[in-house]
Amino acid sequence: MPITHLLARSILMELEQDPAKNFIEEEKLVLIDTDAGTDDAWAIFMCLAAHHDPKIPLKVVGLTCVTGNTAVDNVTVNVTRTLQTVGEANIPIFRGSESALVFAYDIGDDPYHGKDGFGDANLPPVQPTLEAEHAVNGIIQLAELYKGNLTILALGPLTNLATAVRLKPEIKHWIKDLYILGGNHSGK
Ligand SMILES: [Ca+2]
Repeated sequence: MPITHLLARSILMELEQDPAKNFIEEEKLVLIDTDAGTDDAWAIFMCLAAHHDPKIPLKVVGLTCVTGNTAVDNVTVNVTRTLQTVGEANIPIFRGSESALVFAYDIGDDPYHGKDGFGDANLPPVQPTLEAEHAVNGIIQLAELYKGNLTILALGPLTNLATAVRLKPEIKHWIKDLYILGGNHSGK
């Protein structure tokens, strides 16, 4: 199972396996920061399935997009397509960082997820409806709105999160949980 799926499953399993929790009072409010990416789309689908399930106390309150597996404009399209597929077009989507903070992204000539991030499947076009605010400000706003109760599921490069913390260091104390799909195989 791809690690992105495992990350989404870990949240769901935590919710399902802790009988001591009062599910109604401890509803997880989840912000997904993503560079979707087909694998991220599966994680988003799993979160949206929980979002729909009245027995699972999880609500997706927003998605913030970042360049990673593909350019951020492709990510906004892919996220929009993912939400529309399951009838959740009203969850806010924020366009975020176009470039990394330190090194330039090198997606390569033959990117794993295709040039559009969704396998270059020549899907029908969709028009994203985006929030006016940049994703960095979206993270700050949602962290303040749900102060102490916001869970962030970070599935891509951490550029949006890093910039949000730099702009508003207090959010470190406002975010309840942070799950990161992170790693590095080259140590650069
Ligand atoms: Ca990703």
